Amino acid sequence: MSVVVRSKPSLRERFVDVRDFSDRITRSLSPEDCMVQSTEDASPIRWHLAHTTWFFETFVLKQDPTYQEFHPEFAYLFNSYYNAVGKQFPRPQRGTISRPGLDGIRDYRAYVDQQMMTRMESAEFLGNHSHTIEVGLNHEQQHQELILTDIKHALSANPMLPIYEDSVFDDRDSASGNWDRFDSGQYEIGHRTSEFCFDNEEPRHTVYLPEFSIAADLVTCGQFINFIEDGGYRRPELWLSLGWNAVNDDDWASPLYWVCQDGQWMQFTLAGLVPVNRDWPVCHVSYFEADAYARWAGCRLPTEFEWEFAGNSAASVEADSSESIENHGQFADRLFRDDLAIHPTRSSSGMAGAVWQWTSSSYQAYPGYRPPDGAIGEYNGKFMCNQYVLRGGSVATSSSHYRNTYRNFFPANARWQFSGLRLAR
Ligand code: AVJ
Ligand code: FE
Repeated sequence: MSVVVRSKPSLRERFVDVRDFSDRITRSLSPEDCMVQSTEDASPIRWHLAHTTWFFETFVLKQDPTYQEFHPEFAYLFNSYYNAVGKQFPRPQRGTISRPGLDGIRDYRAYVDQQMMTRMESAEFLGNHSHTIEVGLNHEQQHQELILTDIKHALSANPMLPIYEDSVFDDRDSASGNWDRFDSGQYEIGHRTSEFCFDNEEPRHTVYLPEFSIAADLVTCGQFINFIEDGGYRRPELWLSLGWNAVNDDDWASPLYWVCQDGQWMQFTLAGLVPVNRDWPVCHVSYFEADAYARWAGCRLPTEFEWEFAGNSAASVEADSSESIENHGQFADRLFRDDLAIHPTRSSSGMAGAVWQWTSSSYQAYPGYRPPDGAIGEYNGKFMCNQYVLRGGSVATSSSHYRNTYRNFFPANARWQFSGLRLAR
């Protein structure tokens, strides 16, 4: 097999690629689709398209005093949470805003794109802003994943169960049942190359890990059905206290998007309602459900450090053997396709790329962490409280966005992301 090695794209090329990709994944949506905010956690698609544009306008273009802003009200309307930039329109009401229309938001994107593209011809401009532009592109890629999870939630709330994209699922996979064992030792954790990373992946530091084993497969839907049928959602001894509250307050009896029809579990996907496939990885579970499942299975969730170390080893094994690239998972498959899948179907294809995997680690600063100076310092650091780290990337993550040191984070009750789990012991 031949491996295509692409030369590293320039920042301008990457800018065009990433901005275009937002258009591509929203092209099939109507203006009405783009206005819905079906839950406070999610945002209207139109808001994502504007906010990612606001990011470049605020943190790059407005640094230049000759730049003319597109609209004076947008600074307030499309600021997500940067207090140092100014006040923000309340998040829960984002779905009540109908102007600018979707066309107006596309005009805003085109204006900012044009301003950026012209300026990026200047070496001086690139010298001053390339890191922030890189952050802006990675930011937009995060929002591309949120666009998919948020439109999925919005469509799922409609009893007509509309389809985002028709898709044939690729089912070639079955769990190996293997465990990978690692010796105790002192291991280096965190980002180390000169490639881009987010601030929360640094500084690199040493951790001590006792001997551990980590499952080669993700927990599958079939295994999760066994948990459900064993009364998993009705047995308080399996649950953390806050998790048990969530089960009862929100009537959880299965992963999000699952419904039982005539004894058959069905699940809503971006391609509509399909039968739950027992071999697919379980997805749309909260930290609480992941933790309860692990307890039921007599195991536990890995820490984020165990996960990263095991992921490093898996990546180096794969790099040594061209053969293994073929078995390298939904996520890495896309390195060569530059595409997004819309539902995870492979449970045993490497550590990364099917679903984000809950770890038992609280989202905290690494020793010596310092947020960047200025408003952009609010990007990651201020959320280091009451959230858990997820590792691994998902079918909705762009492969050019993911690294083995990547730390995603969500509150323990969040389940609308493509989140699943892998066991450790
Ligand atoms: C890392 C996915 C939790 O959803 O707020 C978007 C990503 N940060 N804009 C989030 C993000 C700033 C972030 N997560
Ligand atoms: Fe954002």
